[in-house]
Amino acid sequence: MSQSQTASSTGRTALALGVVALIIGASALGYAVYLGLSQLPSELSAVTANVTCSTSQPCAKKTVRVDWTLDDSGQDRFNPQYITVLQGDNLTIMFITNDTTDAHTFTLSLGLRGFSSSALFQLNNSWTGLSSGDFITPGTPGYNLNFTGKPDGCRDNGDNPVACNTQKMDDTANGGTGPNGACNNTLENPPTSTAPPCNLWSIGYLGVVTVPGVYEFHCFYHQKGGMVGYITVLPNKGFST
Ligand SMILES: [Cu+2]
Repeated sequence: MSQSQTASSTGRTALALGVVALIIGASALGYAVYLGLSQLPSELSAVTANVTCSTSQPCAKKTVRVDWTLDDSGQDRFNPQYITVLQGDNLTIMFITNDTTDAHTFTLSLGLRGFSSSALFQLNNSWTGLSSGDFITPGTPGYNLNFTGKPDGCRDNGDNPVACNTQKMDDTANGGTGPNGACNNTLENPPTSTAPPCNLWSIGYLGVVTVPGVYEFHCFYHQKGGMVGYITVLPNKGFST
């Protein structure tokens, strides 16, 4: 057996082990996600991060950017869908949606900051002219084929109502309506493929994440269609409140 064949065989074994580890890891995370747990899977409890920090002296300041996107079958999704941070990190969430037709929200349980799981942080990119989409039944909360005002219903990092800071990019050069104009795409029925995207963004200070676990975030309008994601807060032995 030549040297290269030996190396190749070793490489294959290592690759196989790596694949098995990946499958075990993915299964564990998938199971927790399936159960909707905010408790930490046992595999993650074994993580031995030990970074000295506290609520007043956070580990790291991180801006987490979350985009709206479409998956391969045309469904509304978050990108990324899975976010991993460390207990004691100080987070800001930036939510960007350049959809042509639908409104979206970023809605997150505040369990990761020690609040009850029903306490919510929410950014809202529901601009004038957009639609709530197909998953909201007519007559139920949130249903709107053509929003007629700026977004409301945002909530801060303590579950308090707060004014939405949603902004629209000035894209008049590409057929858009400017920073204060409407996203008039729903007025084209059905929307045409040439409809310009409505470039929206909003930002919110989430603060220090203090409780390890797996926490769901979702879009209010498309949760039923699978527009959900998860933030994993890894335990940190060095964190003190
Ligand atoms: Cu959505």
